[in-house]
Amino acid sequence: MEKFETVEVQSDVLILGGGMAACGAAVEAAFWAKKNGKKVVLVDKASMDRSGAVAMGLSAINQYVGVKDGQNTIKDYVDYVRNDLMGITREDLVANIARHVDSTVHLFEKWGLPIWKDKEGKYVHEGRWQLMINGESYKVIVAEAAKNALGAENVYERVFITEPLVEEGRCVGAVGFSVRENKFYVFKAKSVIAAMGGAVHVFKPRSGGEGLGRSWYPPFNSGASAYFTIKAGAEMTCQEVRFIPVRFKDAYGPVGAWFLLFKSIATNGLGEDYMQTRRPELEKWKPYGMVKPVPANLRNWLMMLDVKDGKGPIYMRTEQAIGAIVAKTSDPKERKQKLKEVESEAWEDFLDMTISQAILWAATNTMPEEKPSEIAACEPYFIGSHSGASGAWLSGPEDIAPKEYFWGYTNMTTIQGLFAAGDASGASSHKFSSGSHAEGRIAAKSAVRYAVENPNMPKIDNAKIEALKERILRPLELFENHKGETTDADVNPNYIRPKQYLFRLQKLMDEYAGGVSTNFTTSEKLLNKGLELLELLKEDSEKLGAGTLHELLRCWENIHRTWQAEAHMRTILFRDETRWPGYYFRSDRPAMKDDWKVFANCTYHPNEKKWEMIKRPILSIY
Ligand code: SFD
Ligand code: AMP
Repeated sequence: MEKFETVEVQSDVLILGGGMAACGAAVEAAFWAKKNGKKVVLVDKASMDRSGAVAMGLSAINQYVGVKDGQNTIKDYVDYVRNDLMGITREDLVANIARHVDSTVHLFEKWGLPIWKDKEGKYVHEGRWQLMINGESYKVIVAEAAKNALGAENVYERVFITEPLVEEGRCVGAVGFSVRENKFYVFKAKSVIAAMGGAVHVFKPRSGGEGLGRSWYPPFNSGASAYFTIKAGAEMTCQEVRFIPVRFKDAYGPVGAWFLLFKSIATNGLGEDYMQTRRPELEKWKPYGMVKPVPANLRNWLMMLDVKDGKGPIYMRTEQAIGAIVAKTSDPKERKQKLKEVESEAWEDFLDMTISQAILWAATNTMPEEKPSEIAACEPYFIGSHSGASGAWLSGPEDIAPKEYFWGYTNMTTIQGLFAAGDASGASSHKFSSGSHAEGRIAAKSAVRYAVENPNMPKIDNAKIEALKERILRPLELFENHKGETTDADVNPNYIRPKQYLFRLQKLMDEYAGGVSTNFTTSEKLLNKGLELLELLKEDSEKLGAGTLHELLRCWENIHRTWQAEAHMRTILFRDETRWPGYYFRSDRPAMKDDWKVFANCTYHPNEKKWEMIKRPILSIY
């Protein structure tokens, strides 16, 4: 403990995270802060150039509304999101992001991101809302703009944010530790933006030792946003709405370009198109089963029914799709050229964002123009920015939010001074990389205003900070004090190492909360048992032991995941129906119920150490 220096950093606005939402927040906050003489600080657990979900790059920008080009209206986008989430969405938040997202995309292009253009100079669309990009360096470009706006001296990298600081009901900062130096950080601020991404590896991944760590979403997004907002006492929403994407099997390559750009279909092992043969099933999920495009979870569901019936493997019919594109021209020379073009686009799609899928194709001698590739449903993730919805419950924008959804500052949680964006904000799905950046900008403008209008901070109790420092660093002490008592440091009755803890959490979630091995199925009985076991795991979290700073990071990542897991199980239990069968299926409540067309929210009350479950109405703005 005495080896750890305490470093105190004061600012007006504190941005937690360095991903898409945080980078958007940085650019906007810097602008408004300069006008008002305020200081903005950003903290990322990793290096901003390659941190977060966009680390490897992306091959598409998934949210572009094209309002000025007359392509779509804001209402079109809200309709799309509402339908995809089976009616459960905050229209005011979705509309607010949709009306700002195009300008964010134009900023990306100005900063140097290559967006595909056709012969007339118009953006090339992957689908109605998606634009094709050469996105290998997407994150580097976006991070550079953020760092330039803030100034290098205001950016703290490789500092892991662990816990919120809350005084008199207001969030006044955060504490964390460096993952490279013996430094304990105390960040004090007038307003705080949580943008630390979603949560991965809460559930057991499909791959074991041979591919451990491989997942669709980045394993280093480990539930920090959810933990931070829950522990601050903020109301959370849609904690049951996990996301299960369908991806190329084992290496998690994206499917969007195949379905939308190349117009591919997927079939089962018998060659049947489950979207056709299983169509009658969609009637059961009316009205959402009838909309176009079919909601993501229902597309999953139809596929899962085939898998349950033993009709796998499921294939993306790449060879048929490429064949059909090439067959559009009869000239042999043009055909050859087209084939080459599509082939290279297909490989680039993976190389831009999921390099391991290209490696797997190479390793398995896969020529997409010759043979199909397997696809599969991934393990569940918590991500408020894609087709899931979990996150904090936020105030909407004053001009369009129903009054029940507005409490003074856009994108503020129910805790004064604490804002959220991107994966950290709930019930505003389908923002992806571009919408998360736009939402970060929205949250930042509001957070600067909060800092300007609320300059007097409550006093921060030093004893509280000392207690947090002791608790946060305890795993190092526990390991150090006991490691010599056994032959193998992994086996010791005095502590549990983070990897063992992670396996226990994942097994529990997999078996009781509807993971891969139970076909995403759970029930009241299973969830109650799971919660009982989770309570015991939480007891053991007090005994996590860490040999190094890196392991200390792993310990706290796991504690963050545990709280996300608990919020999830409690909310699935609370929602007395099945609404997203392709995300999870309640075997004891197998259908959707009209009286559950509401938000299922929850709040953890830190002083009483109690959870409260809350139903909130869905208020439409269109
Ligand atoms: O199609 C702490 N996403 C896609 N979006 C698109 O627009 N197009 C695509 O092509 C997309 N695809 C895709 C996508 C993601 C991934 C992983 C793949 C493919 C393989 C989704 C977007 O990437 C996503 O919506 C946004 O990035 C979300 O933004 P944000 O800011 O909410 O999360 P982040 O970018 O992951 O950043 C999180 C940051 O927090 C840091 N962090 N910092 C301090 N302390 C802690 N304790 C912290 N914990 C985390 C991280 O380091 C990071 O900086 S497609 O296949 O779907
Ligand atoms: P994905 O690669 O699955 O993340 O998809 C990228 C984008 O395309 C997201 O906006 C998805 O919602 C959308 N998408 C993927 N597959 C389909 C499909 N079969 N029908 C409609 N939209 C899709």
